[in-house]
Amino acid sequence: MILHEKISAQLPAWRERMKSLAKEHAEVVVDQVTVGQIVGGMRDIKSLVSDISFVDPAEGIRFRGLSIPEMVKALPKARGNKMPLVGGLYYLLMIGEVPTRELALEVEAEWAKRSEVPDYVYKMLKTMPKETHPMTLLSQAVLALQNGSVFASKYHTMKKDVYWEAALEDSLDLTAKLPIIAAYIYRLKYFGETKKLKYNSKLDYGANFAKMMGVEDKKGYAELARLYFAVHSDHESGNASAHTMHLVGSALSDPYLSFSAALNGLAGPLHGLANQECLGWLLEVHEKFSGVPTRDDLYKFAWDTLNSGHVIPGYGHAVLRVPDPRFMALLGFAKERFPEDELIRLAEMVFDVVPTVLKEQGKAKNPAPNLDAISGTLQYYYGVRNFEFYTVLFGVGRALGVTSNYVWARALGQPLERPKSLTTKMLEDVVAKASQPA
Ligand code: CMX
Repeated sequence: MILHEKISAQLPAWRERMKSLAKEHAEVVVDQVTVGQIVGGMRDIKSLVSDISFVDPAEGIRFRGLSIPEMVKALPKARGNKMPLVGGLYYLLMIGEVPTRELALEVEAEWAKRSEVPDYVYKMLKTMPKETHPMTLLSQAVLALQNGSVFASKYHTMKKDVYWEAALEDSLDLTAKLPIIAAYIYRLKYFGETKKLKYNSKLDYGANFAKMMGVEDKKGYAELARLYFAVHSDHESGNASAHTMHLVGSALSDPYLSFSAALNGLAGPLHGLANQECLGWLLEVHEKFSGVPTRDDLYKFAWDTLNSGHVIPGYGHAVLRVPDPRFMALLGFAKERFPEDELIRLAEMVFDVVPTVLKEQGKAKNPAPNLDAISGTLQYYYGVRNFEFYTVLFGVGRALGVTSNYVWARALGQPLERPKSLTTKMLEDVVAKASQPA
């Protein structure tokens, strides 16, 4: 398999680099940690290594060095389309090089081969109470698949230096099955459909997903799926879902156990669930003002939200200090295809007004939008209107980034993660000592 071949070829050099850092430079100081960082959610503590993606606060995400516009331009496209093949993106994340169209299609073909979902997973999903949140269903389905983990079954017989090979097998199997599982959850939960879904090996990942969702593709839902999965794939390693995958994986829990845990982090309202919250907020505005409000009305509404003690979903970010390029990419997609849509116009007006309001309030370090400020609006346009489902789409995309990280973490022998905690008294003692005159 091409990803296996390419990683094998790169591995000796990467292992040397890691060995040199660990053995020869272990004492070099990278940064200092402040009390504020410790009690403030570990913001900005530089303590993870990932070469898959990097977020510059002033610029946003780069996947293997490529910004989103560069990535979209460079990667091979589905024929007659403008958005990259998801197989090409996975190749880029895993290998760090832009693949040819043939290589991207090899990854796509590998997914088609591995896409069948076992019967018991369908049965398990059907058995769950109807009101179960779709993210719970997704996480459960991933956990159910753990039964087939190559990593878990070989763990006692394989040597450490080949952990990554089993991890790659599981990652390909898992990512191959996610479009079917996600589309099945959608059709089961919202339309009561129980028929098993089949992956069409003649179609790419994005087109398969669009088809299985049953969304009319004339207007480009497959294109949206390709872009959507790409922009949601990775956002360096400190965010809640990626970090959870890394932490659980560091205990040598297999990719299924680790990704199920990551999804549970993604399901939190301050992380992935914000996309459903954000569309809810936009629709509330739309309903209250019977359409797109005036700028003044929106300004007042945003202040009312803050004054009622709520955050404005889709705005702010723990790392970014500029409008999220993922937001800009999705907004650009919408403006090119359906600029007159009322919710898109409203989302644009919110982009104009809310940063001003947040700046006036003076709390948020970043008053600009993150990708959740727009992602649900595009789904809504294409008729996927069950908000609760949106984080599932985020999850399918996120799998691409976190499994790439998982494979490389095992390949480079990254150890069990175990930061140190202090007691409050210990911290107070540190503060007291620091405030004494020298
Ligand atoms: N609306 C209102 N207040 C906000 C705000 C927003 N959109 N963003 C930040 N603030 C507030 C914080 O709640 C915090 O208030 P307190 O001091 O009272 O606790 C203060 O501003 C400082 O926060 P910050 O340092 O700027 O931001 P954090 O790193 O603590 O949090 C985030 C980041 C994303 C959780 C926060 O901006 C937020 O809650 N945004 C809305 C939810 C959202 O869009 N989440 C999706 C993030 C993207 C993702 O991970 O998927």
